[in-house]
Amino acid sequence: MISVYCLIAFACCNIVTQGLLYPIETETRQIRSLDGIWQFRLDENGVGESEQWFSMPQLPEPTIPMPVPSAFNDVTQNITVHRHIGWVWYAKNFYLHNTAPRWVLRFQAASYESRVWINGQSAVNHSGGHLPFETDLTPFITSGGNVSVVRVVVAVNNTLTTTSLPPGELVIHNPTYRELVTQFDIYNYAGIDHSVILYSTSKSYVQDIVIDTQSIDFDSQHIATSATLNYSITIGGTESNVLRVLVQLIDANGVIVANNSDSQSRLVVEKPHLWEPCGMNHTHPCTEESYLYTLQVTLYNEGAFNEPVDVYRIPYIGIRTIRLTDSQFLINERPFYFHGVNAHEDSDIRGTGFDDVILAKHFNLYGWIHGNTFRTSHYPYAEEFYQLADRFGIVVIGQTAAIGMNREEYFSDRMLAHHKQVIVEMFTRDRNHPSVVMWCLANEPQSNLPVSRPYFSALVNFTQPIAAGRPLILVTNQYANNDLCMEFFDIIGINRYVAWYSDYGRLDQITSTISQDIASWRSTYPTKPILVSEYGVDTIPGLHNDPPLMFTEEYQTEFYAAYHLAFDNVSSLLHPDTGFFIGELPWTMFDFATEQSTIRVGGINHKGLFTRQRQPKAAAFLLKHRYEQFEYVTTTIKREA
Ligand code: GCB
Repeated sequence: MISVYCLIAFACCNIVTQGLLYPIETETRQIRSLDGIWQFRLDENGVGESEQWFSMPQLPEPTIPMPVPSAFNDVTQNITVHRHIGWVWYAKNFYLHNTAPRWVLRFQAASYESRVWINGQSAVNHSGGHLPFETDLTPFITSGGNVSVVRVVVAVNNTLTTTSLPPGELVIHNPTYRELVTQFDIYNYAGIDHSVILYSTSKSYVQDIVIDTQSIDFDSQHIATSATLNYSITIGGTESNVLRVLVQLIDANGVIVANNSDSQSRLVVEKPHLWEPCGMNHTHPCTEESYLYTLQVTLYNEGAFNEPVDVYRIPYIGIRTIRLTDSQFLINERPFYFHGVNAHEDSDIRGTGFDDVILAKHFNLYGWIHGNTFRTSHYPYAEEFYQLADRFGIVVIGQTAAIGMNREEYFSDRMLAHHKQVIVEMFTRDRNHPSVVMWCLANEPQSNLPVSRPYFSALVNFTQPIAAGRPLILVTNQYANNDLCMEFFDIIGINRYVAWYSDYGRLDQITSTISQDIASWRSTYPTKPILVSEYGVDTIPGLHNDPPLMFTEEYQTEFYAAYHLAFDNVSSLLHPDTGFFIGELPWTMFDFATEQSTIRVGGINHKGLFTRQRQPKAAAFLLKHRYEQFEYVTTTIKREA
């Protein structure tokens, strides 16, 4: 029997307890969407709070109808709305029926600084986009009747500062020209861009669940014979100390395969079905699904199991281990090769606004291209992305919104404190997803500045104990000879644009330059696997030239082919004994919106393999063919100490 343990011990819940469980409906919980049209207005003079707009029966005119979820920027024809910097206000009234003892108002995300008032009273404030926040409505409901009218008013500010993530600086050139100066390459979409949900619970309820595979035992044929999962349940509410807990793991046929009545313990599963990543020779294609169990947690009073106080289910439990060697990334002890495409949460009109259609198309295209990985560049995505990634076995590198950290003043103590806060929020939201196999703490920070070194040393020291078994990656555009921070991380991620941002037009220089670059990282850090976390070129669909010139579809195709020659020489997939290069992630899946500039035609970054409308460019077919071929490469299991 071989026992496999996770790279880092299971991070128990004493450190981080307040995960916000995804709102679901069960026999004890109701949910209701508040998505739809909200009343909306800009607050161009920043007077809304001092004039107490939150306590008015209507927002002062001029208001416009605004869809939630959506970024507000591209919904109107008005350039002032498009480029607004500062506060915007949203308002909505709804009826709350007294059908549960506790109702929670949950914002799946709003960018970036949010203040929420319920019935005129301050209810919750939140800093940072992309991640959820919520407030218990109960204290704000004063009428004792069966139904109450609730007015929710939300102010959201998209101004970035030297201590926000991402950082930015507001420059006021003159009274009519305000500019948000940022060091990143996305349009600063803002507003309530993810869903707003009401959900109910009992007076006492399942507040948090942490679960992770601790170990899997394999037989000599590498068949899993048993698995141990560690879990911990936190109970919220008034009667938490008298309630009993039943934790059950249920397989895909509805059979209970393990159970336990402690709030913190382990589940042992005999002959487990493993969660496997897609797109490898030993696993399934990315159009098919991985094996998932459901975790069911029931709270009940002694002797009254059939009348549960609360039931919560996570239908995305995957049994799998992660282990890193100095040259391979192992999932279930088999080598995994990251071959996917990065992306943004970005689409026409909605901007960063969450949309199920865009979500479904996204995953269909991963299936089409045989892509088995994405990094949540450059911020945590909506939770629904992780749920589909769990289902299809698409591996996720979860990333914080720490982009554009390109100035010395951004590495301050206040920024560090905020960075820690967003890491905790991201981890507590995403740590139960089997698809999340790595955490990326920042994208292209100025990690060659002396001030970055103590910053990342402190950040990694803080993060490692709560990382729930996931290795940490730093994604850098620096080089082995000037970076000062890679030493703290487990995996090296490099973003490269040779023959695009340098050596214009010189496709012939790519293979040797990239090979030397990778070799120099390897000789500096011989025990850290390497992946290329971005590489790509702007490509205008329909623009052709032979021989290939920059911006043409031919150039994009040849660009990728030249990088692939460099990757394949050191690939851990193709050279299991000597390779140390564990993956490749083109930049990017879809064309996406950026600030306007002379290098962004139409305010669009055109590096997509697909257009913003999700149609393929020529290079998409090259990647599809390459990734499909990877599925024919057999993987061998190295037995290492
Ligand atoms: C990068 C950034 C990404 C940009 C990309 C580009 O290195 O990580 O956010 O969009 O380059 O296209 O310039």
